[in-house]
Amino acid sequence: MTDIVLHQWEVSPFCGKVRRILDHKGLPYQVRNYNGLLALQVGKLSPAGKLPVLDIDGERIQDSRRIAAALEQRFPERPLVPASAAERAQMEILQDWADESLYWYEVYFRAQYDAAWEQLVGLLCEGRPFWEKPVLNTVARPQFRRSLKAQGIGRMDKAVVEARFSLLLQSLDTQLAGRQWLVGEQKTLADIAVASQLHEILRTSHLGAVIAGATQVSRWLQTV
Ligand SMILES: N[C@@H](CCC(=O)N[C@@H](CS)C(=O)NCC(=O)O)C(=O)O
Repeated sequence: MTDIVLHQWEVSPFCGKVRRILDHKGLPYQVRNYNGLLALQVGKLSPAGKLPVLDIDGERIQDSRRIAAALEQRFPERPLVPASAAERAQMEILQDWADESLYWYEVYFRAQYDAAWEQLVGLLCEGRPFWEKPVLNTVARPQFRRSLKAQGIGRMDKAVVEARFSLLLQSLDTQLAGRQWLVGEQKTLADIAVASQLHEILRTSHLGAVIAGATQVSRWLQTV
């Protein structure tokens, strides 16, 4: 039997993406969480200092996209990559949009709002000594905010970011009308990548209400 360990944060959309891929393929796996100051160990797993990292039969793979490709290659049953080149191209574009653009909305909605941040830190410190929470609060929030500023979205007003997010949700809703999946006739990595970001916004942000208001998106999210 394949030995699979996912190094993760439960609240990371990229780790959620890998869990959904493993679940879709019916592969049993263990998770190792890096809550609280255990996060300091992540640098040993990944030169980029990022999670997810997957250990599979003695091989270590970093980055959700590389992990997805490796799993698809090893376990082609229940494919998540379409056979048609045109659909594969659409899937790649949507996956990149989810990972590189939608992700920043998720970070913004967590780091720029006190209630969401408080909830996030609580989740990130689950199972850890109480004193790690203030440490994480002091170190992690400014780090997130610096990244948001460097990316650009962190210099935008909340009203502007919320309006852009609503427009994206409406567009996604239109895209999904009369369709079961974002690309083609079966679930693909595009569905999993986009849904994993939205699920994390739903988990911690008041913007979850915008998602709940998009009826097609809500219906589709329940199936991904
Ligand atoms: N391109 C990477 C992105 C992974 C990523 O950004 N993970 C975040 C958690 S959601 C992380 O590890 N952040 C820690 C850091 O940047 O220091 C992937 O697809 O796996």
